[in-house]
Amino acid sequence: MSDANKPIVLIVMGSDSDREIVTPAAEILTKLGISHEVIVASAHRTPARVVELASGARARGVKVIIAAAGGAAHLAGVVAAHTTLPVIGIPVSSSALKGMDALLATVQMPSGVPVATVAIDGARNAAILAAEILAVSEEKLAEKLEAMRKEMARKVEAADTK
Ligand code: RP5
Repeated sequence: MSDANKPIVLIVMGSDSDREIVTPAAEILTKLGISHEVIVASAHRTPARVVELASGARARGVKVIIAAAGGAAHLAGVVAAHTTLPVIGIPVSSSALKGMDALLATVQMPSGVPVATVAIDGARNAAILAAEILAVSEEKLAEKLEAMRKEMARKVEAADTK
């Protein structure tokens, strides 16, 4: 893999069953030209793999991690425990409790180990937030985000006109 294709954003999801919810995040990153990789790893079923991924991410050139899980969603928290890279958590609505369990498990991190938690199934915002973090030091990316906001406003205005 050439340096240009090295993933800057790592997306980890707890199960392949989270894929449909998580896909919009990957789509946004692709649209913004941000290299990323999507991995399935579970805090409960493959804990050693999660630790390996999180602790090695910075050395591999990753700058932001997005972690998505449902139910007893410990994935984002465990990832955050093993890296000082920014971690964005997506609580997934896969359980009988429709994501309320995952929301609380993801957002209620102990002081000192933050997870920036987006809305239940908020994959798009997770990707946009990741891009905004990267754009702090990348002017071209900041311009793309600005253009995206303008396009969003234009669509709202067009809907209003209609
Ligand atoms: C979580 O349990 C996963 O993130 C998923 O949202 C949920 C259900 O997983 P599966 O039983 O479908 O693999 O760990």
